[in-house]
Amino acid sequence: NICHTLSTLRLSLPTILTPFAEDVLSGLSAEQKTLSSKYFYDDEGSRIFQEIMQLPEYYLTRAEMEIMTSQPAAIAAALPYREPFNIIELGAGDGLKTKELLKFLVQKAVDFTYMPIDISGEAMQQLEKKLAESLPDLDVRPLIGDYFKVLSALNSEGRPNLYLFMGGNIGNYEKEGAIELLRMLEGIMQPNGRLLTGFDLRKNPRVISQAYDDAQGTTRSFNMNLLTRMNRELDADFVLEQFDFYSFYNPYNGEVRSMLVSLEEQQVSIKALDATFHFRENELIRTELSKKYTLDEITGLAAESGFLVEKNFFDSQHFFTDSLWAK
Ligand code: AVJ
Repeated sequence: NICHTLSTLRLSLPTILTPFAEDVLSGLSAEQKTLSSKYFYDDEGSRIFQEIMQLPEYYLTRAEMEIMTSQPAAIAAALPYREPFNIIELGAGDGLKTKELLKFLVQKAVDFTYMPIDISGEAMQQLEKKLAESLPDLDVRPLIGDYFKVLSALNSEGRPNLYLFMGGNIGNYEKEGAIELLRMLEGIMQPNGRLLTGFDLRKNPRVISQAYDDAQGTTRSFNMNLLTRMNRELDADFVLEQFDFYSFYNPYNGEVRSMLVSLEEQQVSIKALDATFHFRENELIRTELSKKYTLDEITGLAAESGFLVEKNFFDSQHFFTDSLWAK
């Protein structure tokens, strides 16, 4: 399946691969080829995602925005804090939804620091700039990097933390990965810490499948950008026209699966990995899972990771929930 064309005569020092390179190597060497959706978000991918959020088919952002604009007071009232606390947001992105909650808290003169974490430096810079303009009194400390790494290095000065994991990002994790991440948060969270997580809910299957295969092809570009990213960062020679994008929703298990499809038998060389990969005609590269939950699944996931669901906040159509958890 994989032909590592290692040039045996080249006396090279062992190369240190970036995390992206490592994951591409293992993902494309696997029996079922995989590339993690976390690599969608280079600066270009973050820009395409901004476009997705504007699509008529992509209801998630509007549903969560509705929750945050219509219920910031109820969310704030559900928090137990009388002392200063931090709001630590995992994968903040453009932070537009969170702004509504932040605005409410700033207006109420609540003492807190907002710490957005994101892998995209560009997205963080834009967010910091936007917040400085619209909420000059907000104390913001942006952190750039992978959340596992940033959180383990973070000293939050003994303050209680409200962790935000919005947008339905949890849905990108397979069950074991979701539990691992949630248990990690449970482990670092103080007894009076809280976690507010966004979950996309089960709904009419057509609504869901269209959200992940939009008419304009923006979701397609979002997936194809992985190939462009490998070409640029890893000196690969993927020909974009030789790949297709496909996604489907399975309403029995709530999973949207997205993938790239090799349109012909082909070889792709990735110079930074010193390797060549073979693709069969119609061979798949898994890219993304976007899981849709039932409320029972949410309760179960909380229990399995050491949390208790305190309250669910819904949009008017019950498309989405921001679920507040305590430990
Ligand atoms: C940012 C993870 C919530 O899975 O819905 C959008 C990313 N993928 N369209 C999602 C995404 C395809 C999105 N999340």
